[in-house]
Amino acid sequence: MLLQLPRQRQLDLSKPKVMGILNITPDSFSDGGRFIGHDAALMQAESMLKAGAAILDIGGESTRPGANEVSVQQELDRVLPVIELLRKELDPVISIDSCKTIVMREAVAAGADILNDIKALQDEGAVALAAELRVPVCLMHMQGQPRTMQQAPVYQNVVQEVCQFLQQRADICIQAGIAREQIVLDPGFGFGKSLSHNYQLLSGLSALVQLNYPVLAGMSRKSMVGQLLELPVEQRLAGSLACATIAVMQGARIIRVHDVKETVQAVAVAQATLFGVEHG
Ligand code: 7PM
Repeated sequence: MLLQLPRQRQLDLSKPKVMGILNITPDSFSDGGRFIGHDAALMQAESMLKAGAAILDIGGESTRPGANEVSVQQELDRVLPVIELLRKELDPVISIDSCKTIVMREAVAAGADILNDIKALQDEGAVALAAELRVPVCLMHMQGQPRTMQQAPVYQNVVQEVCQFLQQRADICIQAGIAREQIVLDPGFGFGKSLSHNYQLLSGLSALVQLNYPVLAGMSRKSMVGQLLELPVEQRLAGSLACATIAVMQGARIIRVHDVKETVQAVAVAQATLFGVEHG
C-alpha cells in the first residue's frame, strides 16, 4: 500500500496515518487581511506536522453540509496561495478537498499531491482529469447533495450500499486509466447518513476494508459524536478519539481529524495492538 505522489514521493499506508484538516475560510482565520490569514494557516500546518500528521487536507469550504455555495474563483483565491506557501515553507503531503475540476487542476499545479473529492469524481471531466494528473484520489460516498442530504437519508443496508457505490466508482476510475494503487475509499461519515447509519457504517467498516483499497475515515467532531453524546463541537474530542480507534482496529489507513496530536496517540495504541511494537 504505497501511494505514488508527485515529484517522486510516496506515502506508505502499510500502517495507519493521520490527516490533519486545514480549513481555509474567511472565518477559520478571521482577520480580513490575507497575510495574517496565511500566517495563521502556516502556523496551524506547522503544528499539525509537528504533532505527527502525515497529510494536510486543504479545503476552501465549497461543499460543507448546509453551507452556501462558494464560487470557483473564491475557492481558488483561498486555497492556491496556501498550497504554494506550504510547499515552499514546509513541503508536506497535501490533499485538496474539492469537487471542482478547475480547483483540482490548479491545486495540483500549485503543489497538491492528492485529490480528496466528496463527490467521488462524479462531476463532468473529474475522472479524466485525475487520470491525466496521475495523483492519488480519495473517493467518498455521499447520499444526496450537501445542502439537503441530512433531511431523510434512507438505506436498506447502509454498509452494503456504500461498498457497492465505492466499488463502482473505483471500477470506473480504473477503466479511465487511474491506477488501482492510487485509489483510496471513504464511507463519508455524516454525508447523507442518520446517526444510526453512521454507527452501522463504523461497526461494519471492515467490509469496506475488505474491498482491498486503503480506507479513509473522517469522523472528527462530527454529529455522530455530538448527537450521541449531546455535546457541542468543542467537547467532542474523546468521542472522536474513540471513533478513530475503532476505525483503525478494523483496518482504516487514513484518519482525517482536527485534533492531530491526540489522534496520533490513539492511532499509535490501536497500531501497537494490531501490528505489535517495534522495540521494547
Ligand atoms: C460541516 C460539516 C463542516 C461537515 C465540515 C464537515 C470529509 C471530507 C469533510 C470526510 C473526506 C468535516 C466535514 N468530511 N473529506 N470532508 N471525508 N474524504 O467534518 O469524512 O470536515 S467536511
